[in-house]
Amino acid sequence: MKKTWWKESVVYQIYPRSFMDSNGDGIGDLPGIISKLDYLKQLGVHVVWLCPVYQSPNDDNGYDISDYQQIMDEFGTMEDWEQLLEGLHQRGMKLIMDLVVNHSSDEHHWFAESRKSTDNQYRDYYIWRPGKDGREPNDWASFFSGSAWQKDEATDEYYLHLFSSKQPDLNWENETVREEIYRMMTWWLDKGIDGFRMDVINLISKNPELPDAHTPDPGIGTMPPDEGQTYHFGGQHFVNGPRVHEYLQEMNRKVLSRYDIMTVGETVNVTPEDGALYVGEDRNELNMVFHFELMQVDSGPGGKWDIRPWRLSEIKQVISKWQTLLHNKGWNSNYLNNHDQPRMVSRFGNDSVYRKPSAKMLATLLHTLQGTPYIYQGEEIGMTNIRLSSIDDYRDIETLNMYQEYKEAGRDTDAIMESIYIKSRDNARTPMQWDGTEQAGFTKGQPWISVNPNYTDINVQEALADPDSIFYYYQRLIELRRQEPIIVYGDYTVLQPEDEQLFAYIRSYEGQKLLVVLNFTDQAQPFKLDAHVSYHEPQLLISNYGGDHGRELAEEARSHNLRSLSLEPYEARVYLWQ
Ligand code: ISL
Ligand code: CA
Repeated sequence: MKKTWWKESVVYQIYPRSFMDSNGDGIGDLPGIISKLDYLKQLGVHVVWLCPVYQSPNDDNGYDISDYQQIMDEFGTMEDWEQLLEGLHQRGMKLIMDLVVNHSSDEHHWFAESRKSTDNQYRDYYIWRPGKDGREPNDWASFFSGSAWQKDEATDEYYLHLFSSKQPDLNWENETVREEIYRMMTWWLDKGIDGFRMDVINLISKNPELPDAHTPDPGIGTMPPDEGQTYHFGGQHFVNGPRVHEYLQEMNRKVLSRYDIMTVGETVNVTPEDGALYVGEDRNELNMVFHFELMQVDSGPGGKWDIRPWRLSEIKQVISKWQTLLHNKGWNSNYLNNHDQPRMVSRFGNDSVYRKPSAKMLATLLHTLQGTPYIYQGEEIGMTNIRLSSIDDYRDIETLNMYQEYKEAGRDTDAIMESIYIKSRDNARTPMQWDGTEQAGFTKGQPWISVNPNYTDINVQEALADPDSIFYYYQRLIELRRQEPIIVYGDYTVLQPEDEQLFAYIRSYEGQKLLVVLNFTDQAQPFKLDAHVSYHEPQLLISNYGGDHGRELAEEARSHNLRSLSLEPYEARVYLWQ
């Protein structure tokens, strides 16, 4: 397997609006991030992924871009951004930027022109169609509720928007659009950035006939199953669309291949087989993708808001498929939460009694799989989901639109709020908890979204003062990945795939073996290493039952009987032998 820096790196994702506010307006900003670079260095991450900081009317917090080459006023200036890049590079860290080119903002000047007349020279930058029988051109639903089409008064035609109506989809069929995008990407790369995270990049090619979806396909959209709803997820006509690989290969040839950078594509609804087509090392497209299969294990047939409990065997099945299918072919990305997902400790761990051990256990999973680990801000201190009492306290457009749609459909509002507590994207967007002072040290003013009241217990200052904190455990995991190539490059074999309590797997590399055992329950669990796996003088590399207990375990590890172990609630152990 080819060795590269981005396989060996750990990435830290920053959602700038919620990271650190420097001027008291309640909104995180670039100078705020700059003031925390030493913190990131202390954690030990190698790459920062910065969510969009471009000029935007913020209908979807920066994922609606009105100028790709300007910084959002609320976040600072281009000089601030340059200082950020320099500050990262000086500390030996890299910067990847979010690239949002499936759509722009309707306030982008391309769209302002495009909507003016059917013969405007920018008309074909977007996807316009006349209505059909006095309705939308087809029955596609937006990811953010309602139709994916918006009628525009000036020309009486509709434009396509897979996300909000302020996020019109760009027309990738138009070569001029592609050239404009490549030019813009080159401009950022020439400024010295180290790569891109590409927003919903597998949606850029639509079936040009734009056929009706007809059947409800829940996908990851927000729509409930067919309860007589008007609009349907049309994924079969734009997920991994007809020309997507052609476009990415063109982008790679014209832009990406000219730089030593990393790329990660956000790809909704892809299987490992689809994934291999994006990241295959011989395909010259992307380095990694974010898939959604793990993010769907707690959704029923009705999609994201049709919530059900997850099963560990399904989590293992998803991870094992991706680990084995991409092995020696491409590269994985591993994440358990981000700015669109609930907090991982609340979702897959235990955010009450076992918050610390379960956050560390999940971190052990993330950092001991093959693939690049992505840490989302606050994860390293075990930040949790939030329950805000009123819908008025929520800010996320997906959440607000869903609430409205479901309420109008007659659903019980308390039940809607319960689902918001579990799945809303705002769970991940409450301000970073820096210390125990007012507003968690995030701002001197009023934050744009409420701080989680648990900041008095859960905050960076507390974590840095506690040698047994989640923070220091992440630091050790990151160091271990640097020291032990088996963690990065070893192959992967799952053990006991049907077991619903423990997740265990073996990594192998150049005669070494690594055993990872993770207890996903709040009960002690026995573990027996399978008879066909031989072992010899195991060394305990890391355990989340830290402190003295961890050290004792480490000392006795050579005599551990791996055929008969007992794991504490949410315990994680990693053994290495030759
Ligand atoms: O968040 C989701 C699941 O809850 C998805 O519907 C999400 O919109 C989808 O994963 C695409 O996400 C990306 O593009 C969106 C933006 O709102 C997200 O923040 C971004 O990560 C549109 O640009
Ligand atoms: Ca600010």
